[in-house]
Amino acid sequence: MRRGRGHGGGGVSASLAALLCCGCVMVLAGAAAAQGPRLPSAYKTLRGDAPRVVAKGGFSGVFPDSSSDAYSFALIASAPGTTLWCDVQLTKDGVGVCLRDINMNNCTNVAHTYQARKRTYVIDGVRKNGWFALDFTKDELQSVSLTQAIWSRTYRFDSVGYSILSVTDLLSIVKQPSVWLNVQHDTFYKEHGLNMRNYILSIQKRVSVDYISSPELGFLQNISGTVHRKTKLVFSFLDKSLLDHSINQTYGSLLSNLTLIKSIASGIMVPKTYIWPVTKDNYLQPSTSIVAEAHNAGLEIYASDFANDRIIPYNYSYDPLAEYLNFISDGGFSVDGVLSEHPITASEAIGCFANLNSSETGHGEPLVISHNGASGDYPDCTDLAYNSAINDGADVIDCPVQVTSDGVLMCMSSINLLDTTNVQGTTFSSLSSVVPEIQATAGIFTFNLTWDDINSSTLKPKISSPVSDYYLVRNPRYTNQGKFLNLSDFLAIGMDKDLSGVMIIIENAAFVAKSLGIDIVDSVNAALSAAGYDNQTTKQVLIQSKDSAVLVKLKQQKTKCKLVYTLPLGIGDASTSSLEAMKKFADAVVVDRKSVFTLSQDFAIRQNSLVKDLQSAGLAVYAQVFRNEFVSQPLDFFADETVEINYYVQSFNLSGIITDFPKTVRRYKKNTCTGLGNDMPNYMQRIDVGSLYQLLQPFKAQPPSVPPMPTLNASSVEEAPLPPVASRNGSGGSSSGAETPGAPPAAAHKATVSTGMLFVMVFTALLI
Ligand SMILES: *[C@@H]1O[C@H](CO)[C@@H](O)[C@H](O)[C@H]1NC(C)=O
Ligand SMILES: *[C@@H]1O[C@H](CO)[C@@H](O)[C@H](O)[C@H]1NC(C)=O
Ligand SMILES: *[C@@H]1O[C@H](CO)[C@@H](O)[C@H](O)[C@H]1NC(C)=O
Ligand SMILES: *[C@@H]1O[C@H](CO)[C@@H](O)[C@H](O)[C@H]1NC(C)=O
Ligand SMILES: *[C@@H]1O[C@H](CO)[C@@H](O)[C@H](O)[C@H]1NC(C)=O
Ligand SMILES: *[C@@H]1O[C@H](CO)[C@@H](O)[C@H](O)[C@H]1NC(C)=O
Ligand SMILES: *[C@@H]1O[C@H](CO)[C@@H](O)[C@H](O)[C@H]1NC(C)=O
Ligand SMILES: *[C@@H]1O[C@H](CO)[C@@H](O)[C@H](O)[C@H]1NC(C)=O
Ligand SMILES: *[C@@H]1O[C@H](CO)[C@@H](O)[C@H](O)[C@H]1NC(C)=O
Ligand SMILES: *[C@@H]1O[C@H](CO)[C@@H](O)[C@H](O)[C@H]1NC(C)=O
Ligand SMILES: *[C@@H]1O[C@H](CO)[C@@H](O)[C@H](O)[C@H]1NC(C)=O
Ligand SMILES: CC(=O)N[C@H]1CO[C@H](CO)[C@@H](O)[C@@H]1O
Repeated sequence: MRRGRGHGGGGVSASLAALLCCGCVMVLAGAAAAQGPRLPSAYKTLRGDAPRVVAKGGFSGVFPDSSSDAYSFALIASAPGTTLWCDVQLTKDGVGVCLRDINMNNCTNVAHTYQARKRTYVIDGVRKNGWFALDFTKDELQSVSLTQAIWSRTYRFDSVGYSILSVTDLLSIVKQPSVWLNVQHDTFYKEHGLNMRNYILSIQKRVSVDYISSPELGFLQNISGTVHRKTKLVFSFLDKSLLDHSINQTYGSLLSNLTLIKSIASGIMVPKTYIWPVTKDNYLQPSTSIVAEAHNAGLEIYASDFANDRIIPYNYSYDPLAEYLNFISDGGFSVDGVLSEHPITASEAIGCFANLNSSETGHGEPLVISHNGASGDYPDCTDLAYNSAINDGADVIDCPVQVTSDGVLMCMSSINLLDTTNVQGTTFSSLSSVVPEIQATAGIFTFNLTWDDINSSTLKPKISSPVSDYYLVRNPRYTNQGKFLNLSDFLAIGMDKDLSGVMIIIENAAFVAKSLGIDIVDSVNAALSAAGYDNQTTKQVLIQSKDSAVLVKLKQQKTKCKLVYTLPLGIGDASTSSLEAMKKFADAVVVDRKSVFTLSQDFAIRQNSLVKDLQSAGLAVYAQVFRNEFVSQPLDFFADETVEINYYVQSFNLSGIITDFPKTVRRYKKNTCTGLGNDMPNYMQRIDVGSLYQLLQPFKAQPPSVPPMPTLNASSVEEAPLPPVASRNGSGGSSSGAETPGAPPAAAHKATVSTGMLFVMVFTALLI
């Protein structure tokens, strides 16, 4: 069960080597660049250096906290000089081991191995039940392994059998790391006859410790004269109401005596909320002045509690990178370091995203295309969502067109008002009916209400919540805010703003023609013309549909719009015949984000050939729908939307990214690192999708393998032409199949170093 993990010998083996394609490249890049990324500008840290990344228990957002792979991977995937954090606990025989919690129940399988040795202790005045390191010798702990035990993270690494590491073990696994020891419970160990001070002094000769932190000022005071001069002491603040038992003062009262702390320590560590307080309903309040106060007192200040898979304040739109930026540049100050469970994200923020030029724009590819406006922050397709998308830097805003009973075209993400409004609780709820051509269940449809009904104060929009299964809601203060727009209002905004263009999405065209007597294609054309899009060349119009008949009709009309075909969900490849069929009517295709690789229980297990095939056929590719919420990405992307976007952009020549959160994609496009060529830092290298899954293979801990995803074939692309429009004399639309203009040459796929080579390089790197 237990994995032998001494020195970097054979044990490290293929499992770790397979970790990350980015790992290998990054080591390569690191070697070439020596310095890592160029810094955009000086930071407002105490000494003007870049803030330090401190990896809590290593890369504990993926691997069990304090495990060998967590530590090794933290160094592979983070900025040079990243510090490894170890929460030191003492064993019965006085050995310091790294364990996230003093209660091993929550971070190891000890309950399984030593069922009978459960104990109760009072720690800092709180009674705790469980298994504690001080009841076991270091030898006894050899049969216990580390586990994850956090719901948002995979439990599969628990069966790997990572052993508990002593502080000196840690030093033998990673070569010359910067080490931070956190001593949380000196008083408790002292009460039980164990001496933390002596342990620390005993290893000092063998191990170079850069930082020692503790929430017990008495402990820091006690060791301050005796530790190595180059070791920095950091006083760690806990909740303001709690008592530091070593000196009987609350953390709140100590906050007003930084001079006292400076006489003992060179820095402080504070929970994030000391710097950016948060309201009860999870919105940010203005920042406090503690960073400036600490710096004025000559103290460094570190912020703790960063992890990508927490519910961060809504102001950050579920984007963990945005949160770091608030602490290192965007707030007008900079902390001296961040304690993170996902050090790759902290590294990106510091190395590639701090102090970006906010006035820089430009509409190069990949285009940032909104999905129902900035629907991650405001209700779909409302004025708020569109204005936010524009302010956030979208290149293209989108309008999914629906029709009202009085024939007005409007933007709404669903034809069924139950999905997007509060209609159920209004007088319009009597308009419920089953319309089998649309859906089998009852709905209240846009075509059953007039535009005046929809634009009335009775009907309110409702914010989308695609991941509400996980209780992750969006911007609750704006749940029902905003106004809907009709198509002409939307087009006027599109024409008015600095955008590359607009995207209009047409669905249910056949139903609308047959049952409502409206030719939606012609109506869209008329609206575009009325809004002046015919008479200009600066704004591009994209028309997107999953009905090929709509695009065929536009093609026959020799439209100037770019025709974008939405591929069905769930396919992984496209047959040659389907590619030929699509090229007859489409300039570009929209691919579902999940068609790009095959997933098994949130692990990407292989990349599909779909995007390559499409691009070889000369079709431009847009991918949708990108979302920030950490549950919406495969585990391979470490709950960091920027890592995901970076994967798509570096793997494929995407023409556009369709997203609920345009701000995050726009910021990605401004990063200062991906343009650095060989100097691109490790943490901005592309992830090797599938290698996380392969890492589990030797331990038989993989999720089940799944069959290849189906191939799209021509028969599902080709459709009957649109039916005649019911009440008027429709044009019937006989198919003539106009030829496509010369498609752009293939060669869309960027060459990358072969996997085999990367493999070898990571392997080598880890042996260092
Ligand atoms: C285990 O620890 C994690 C992280 O500190 C915490 O979120 C979780 O609530 C803990 N679970 C138990 C049962 O204590
Ligand atoms: C530090 O603590 C030890 C006991 O752990 C004690 O013997 C020693 O006197 C203390 N030193 C200082 C400077 O407080
Ligand atoms: C803190 O208070 C407790 C109880 O009042 C007392 O036993 C202890 O000696 C005090 N410790 C210090 C460092 O003053
Ligand atoms: C700071 O703490 C020291 C030592 O406990 C004390 O002498 C001093 O009065 C305190 N200063 C303030 C402003 O509380
Ligand atoms: C956070 O968002 C709320 C609601 O939009 C806003 O009132 C508040 O000012 C924001 N906080 C900060 C620090 O910007
Ligand atoms: C920011 O970008 C704008 C537009 O590209 C440019 O004019 C300006 O000089 C840039 N500012 C800085 C500080 O680089
Ligand atoms: C909604 O409109 C459809 C199509 O015109 C019609 O069949 C259906 O009966 C209408 N439902 C209600 C409740 O009016
Ligand atoms: C769109 O809405 C605006 C404002 O409600 C209105 O003035 C305009 O006439 C509408 N356009 C159509 C085609 O109904
Ligand atoms: C577009 O241009 C034509 C001819 O130049 C003109 O007649 C028409 O009014 C223009 N339409 C709009 C909406 O500006
Ligand atoms: C196309 O795919 C469908 C569904 O997968 C299948 O039923 C059909 O036989 C396929 N047609 C061709 C020509 O392969
Ligand atoms: C990327 O795609 C665009 C549009 O599809 C094409 O014009 C361009 O040449 C492609 N670039 C590369 C490097 O393949
Ligand atoms: C209740 C409501 O949303 N009314 C809006 C109807 O549309 C006009 C024009 O956009 C708005 O000014 C009204 O506020």
